[in-house]
Amino acid sequence: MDEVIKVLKNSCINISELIRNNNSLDIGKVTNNNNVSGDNTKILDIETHNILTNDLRKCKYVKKLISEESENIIDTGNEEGKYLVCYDPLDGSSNIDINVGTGTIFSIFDNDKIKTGRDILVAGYCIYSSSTQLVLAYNKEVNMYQLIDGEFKLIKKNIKMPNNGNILSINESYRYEWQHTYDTQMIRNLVLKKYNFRWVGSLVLDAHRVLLNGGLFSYPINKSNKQGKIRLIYEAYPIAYIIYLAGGYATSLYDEILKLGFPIDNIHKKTELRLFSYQEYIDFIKIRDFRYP
Ligand code: FBP
Repeated sequence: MDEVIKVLKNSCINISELIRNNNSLDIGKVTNNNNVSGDNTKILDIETHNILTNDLRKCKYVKKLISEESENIIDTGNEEGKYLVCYDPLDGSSNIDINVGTGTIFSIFDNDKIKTGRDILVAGYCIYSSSTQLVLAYNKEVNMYQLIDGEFKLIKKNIKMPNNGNILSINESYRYEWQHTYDTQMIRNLVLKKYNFRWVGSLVLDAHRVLLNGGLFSYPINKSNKQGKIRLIYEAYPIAYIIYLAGGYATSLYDEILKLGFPIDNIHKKTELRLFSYQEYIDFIKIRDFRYP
């Protein structure tokens, strides 16, 4: 396992260098292709996919790969392979050319034991922003590292989320397309409690804020995204695993994300996603279950 994590760390360092040493207007250009989710892929989406896929293929412990940028599961052919590695090579693609933070999200499963998100063995993400930081959930602990002098140095150990936050992260431009009023009610209640709004548009960054400062992130289903927008296997599962280990909550509307079945026949399946610290979770449940307006 440590060998696979080492490979992922090195890939993230190479991606960080690629982003820092190239014109963001060039690597943020769209290619002529759309990925299987219908997103138009950017040059950096493909470059980061290639870096991770080539590095992981060479690791003899890796059996299979699932990437946002590959329609099908990739079999590495490694005889000794026993792990499935799932990854969103470059999250927040819409922010590449304008130099706003993006990231890589990943998780590792035992290839023979994949029923739900709870079977995750390791989950993590790497943020490419004013600094390059890695958050790793492994051995029942969430630790944070920063890339300093070419290597990841531990900067925060055993992260535990605060009981509540003061930031609400939701894209309100879909407000009139939401399927129910729970989020509208939640916004009203939190604004009355003087919460502020933030929306980076890179899940990895908006989730990172919830991890460190508490609060609420929500991407509900809407008329444009009837199944939700966030991909279950390589976005929602790993983020939920990290938030859960740090004492937070991650749900769709009624289900815990980690309890959702692993969609082996629909690897790009989408889901609604809500991330909470404790108080916001309680507030949302009360609204959802009509316990109070
Ligand atoms: P990708 O960039 O990996 O395709 O991820 C989708 C995403 O960018 C999330 O990171 C983010 O939370 C969401 O889409 C933003 O969606 P919208 O533009 O609808 O607010």
